[in-house]
Amino acid sequence: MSVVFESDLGSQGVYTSYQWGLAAKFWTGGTDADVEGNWIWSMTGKPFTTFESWKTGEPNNDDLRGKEEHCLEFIRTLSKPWNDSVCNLTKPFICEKNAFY
Ligand SMILES: [Ca+2]
Ligand SMILES: [Ca+2]
Repeated sequence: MSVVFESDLGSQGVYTSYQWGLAAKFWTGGTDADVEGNWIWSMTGKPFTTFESWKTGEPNNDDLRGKEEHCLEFIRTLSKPWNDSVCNLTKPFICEKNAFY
């Protein structure tokens, strides 16, 4: 299961995971590959309605080299960490699981 960020709390949780060796950039489960500009979570098919955290100027659907961008990348070092990126790039990814406290 790819990760779904449904709240700022979930986003903050990823920041704190850095101490365990998380990569600077990685894939999440968001995409607008089906309909340009219509962002959904690929696992659920649900749109981004409750929480979004795009980097300034993003999503721009342009890698500045002529390719469109349809997959949601998380850039851990930014306070607004979301960027659309080219889907066939190789990046690490994180997964979501239930936790008990
Ligand atoms: Ca796009
Ligand atoms: Ca982009």
